[in-house]
Amino acid sequence: MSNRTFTMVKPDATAKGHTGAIINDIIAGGFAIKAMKWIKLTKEQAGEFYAVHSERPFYGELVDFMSSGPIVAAILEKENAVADFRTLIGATNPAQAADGTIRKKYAASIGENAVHGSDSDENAAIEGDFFFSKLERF
Ligand code: FUP
Repeated sequence: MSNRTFTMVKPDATAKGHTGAIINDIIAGGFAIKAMKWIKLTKEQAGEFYAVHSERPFYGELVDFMSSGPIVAAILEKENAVADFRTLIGATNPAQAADGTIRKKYAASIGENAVHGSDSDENAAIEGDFFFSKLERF
């Protein structure tokens, strides 16, 4: 079990002005910020980040959406970080997300679902390395 996960506040949430509220929920949920940046992905970068989904029917829309506006990328630390963070954000589809979760509060649809959370320790490390150098994490 690792104590780190990776998140993004997605373009729908930054555009709607939910960035501060979401970061506040993350900190209130017991996560410490180890790295953070405000960045806009190119289509190519979004495609590379989501390459694991390249055969899925929603891949094109996902890449277009994730490169449509700025995001906040962050590495977070907490005991049992990956699982606890996925509990905090709720189900991928906000219609199925539990009350009080970030996706229930701020997400509009399964495609535009406000936040990303790594699904495993291995992917948390890969995703954090995609965005942050050693000099950018504390
Ligand atoms: P999650 O781990 O909860 O982010 O969800 P997935 O890894 O299954 O999906 C990654 C992203 O693909 C989601 F955040 C949104 C997008 N997606 C769709 O647009 N449609 C789907 O049916 C499933 C996922």
